[in-house]
Amino acid sequence: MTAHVDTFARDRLPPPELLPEMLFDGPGLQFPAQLNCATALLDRRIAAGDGERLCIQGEGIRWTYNDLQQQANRIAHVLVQDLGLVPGNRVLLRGANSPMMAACWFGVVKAGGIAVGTMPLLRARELVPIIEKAQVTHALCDSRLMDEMNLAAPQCPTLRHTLSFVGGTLEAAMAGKSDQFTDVPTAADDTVLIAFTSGTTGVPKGTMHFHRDVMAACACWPPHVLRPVADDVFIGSPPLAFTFGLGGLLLFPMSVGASTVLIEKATPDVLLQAIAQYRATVCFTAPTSYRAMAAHVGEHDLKSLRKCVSAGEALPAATRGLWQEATGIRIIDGIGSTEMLHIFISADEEHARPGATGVPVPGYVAAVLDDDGQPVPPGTVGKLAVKGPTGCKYLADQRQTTYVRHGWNYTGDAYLVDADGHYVYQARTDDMIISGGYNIAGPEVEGALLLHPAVAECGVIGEPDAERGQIVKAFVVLRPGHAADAAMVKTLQDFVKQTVAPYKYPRAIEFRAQLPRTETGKLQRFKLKTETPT
Ligand code: 3UK
Repeated sequence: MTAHVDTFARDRLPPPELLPEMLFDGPGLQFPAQLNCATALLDRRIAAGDGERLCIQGEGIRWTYNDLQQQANRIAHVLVQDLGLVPGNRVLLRGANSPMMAACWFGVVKAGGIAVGTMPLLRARELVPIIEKAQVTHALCDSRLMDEMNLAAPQCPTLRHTLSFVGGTLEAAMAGKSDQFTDVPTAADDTVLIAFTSGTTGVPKGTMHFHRDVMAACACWPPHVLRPVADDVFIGSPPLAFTFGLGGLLLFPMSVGASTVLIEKATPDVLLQAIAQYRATVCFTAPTSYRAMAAHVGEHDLKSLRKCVSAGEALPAATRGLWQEATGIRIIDGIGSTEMLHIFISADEEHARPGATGVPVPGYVAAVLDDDGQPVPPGTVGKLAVKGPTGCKYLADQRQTTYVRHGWNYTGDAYLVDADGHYVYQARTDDMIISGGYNIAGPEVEGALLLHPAVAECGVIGEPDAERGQIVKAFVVLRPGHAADAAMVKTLQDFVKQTVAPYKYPRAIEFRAQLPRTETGKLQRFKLKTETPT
């Protein structure tokens, strides 16, 4: 039975015929009708005797599981007693990664609210459509980020209350509250979070996830691929508003009684320093961050580190190689999506194959399909489709029919399966370059360029061309000490021709000081395309 008094989310689920097929075979995937994932991840761990174990560290903060529970309970009381939150209300969370941000997430979830995470850099003009779409009623916002919140608020009639944290009104309200709270007994299929996609076009899409989905994500990839232990210290860069970060830096460590380090702005240098300072053992970040860190590994003591996870975009073999050479660690690559909540194809260190993402994570099945939805033979490029115990549920969005068809979740990625069943990423389906009749995957050309020692970063797109339809164009950031001249263009073109099929070489190369990337480390190809004069 739903515990949601406010049925906003349930009323806006996709109709049953547009939901993906769900698979619940496997350990940890049979869920009781009543389930609150905050109770399962936090209160139950304390009941099992782990209350005094270290849970979250941040700048100047060291919280045990007990500490986190007490903070979250006080926040839940503030939301319910002072701000009139009823189960099912949407609560916007705005702040960089920090222990307090994690406490807010658990406070909302304990109170039966729906957490709506937002990237800290968002401006009022980006916050407004999210608040409108999710009909957010309450907001908890880092006091240093209140300006944009205040600009957004007058345009958001549903938003009734905003409290600030870090020396703000939230802490003042928490001061008088009990540290005991009885979690709202939500249903396993009550929505617990709405994550907005980092999509590049159109109105942002809100993906709804149930309490059950959170526990399913904890039951699949972590035990089967990451295999963390209770003494692990997690660290990384993805924001908690991005489900890669929420899982990797909060839910997964807690699901095994481990601890996590939440740092506000984990740039490559900050992250390297923090790994050394906190003796971190498991790191989550994006390929671009591994490339930047690899050059400076020698300046830090990273002996504590034992596992490194990469997601968000394809991990080029060159980047895997750089990192292994610098640290001795083989990266665990995994593809996940906001729609699927977390990683569904991946490979552990032992099974990792350079250039491939991996195999379906136990609990998930995957296929590469043609335009008619039929499986293509091994070695043939097609559309990646997946199903499992999590799946796409857009909040009141026509685009549900694009992501979910015939029960499959179509991620929008072009993949092939090699002869051994490994899934090899090609490109986003709408980013495939068609030049002179050839299909060329930009990331493959990027992977080739990155093998050249002069190349630090690169992005490859199709540029409109009268004769060939499109030509392959590369934007290249050189490593220090290399000249961006015509000779370098020729060198790189020849290098690509010798590394992959010659027709894939970039006919145009432009040198840049940096490339446009999202807060989550994804290359913004659309920006490269519009920046290109036609
Ligand atoms: C791309 C990858 C190749 C791919 C995410 C892990 O990235 C996440 O979610 P988003 O919704 O984007 C999803 C899309 O990003 N992608 C992600 N990982 C890989 N491509 N190799 C990879 N390893 O196009 C996918 O469809 O922002 C990643 C966990 C949770 C996430 N939300």
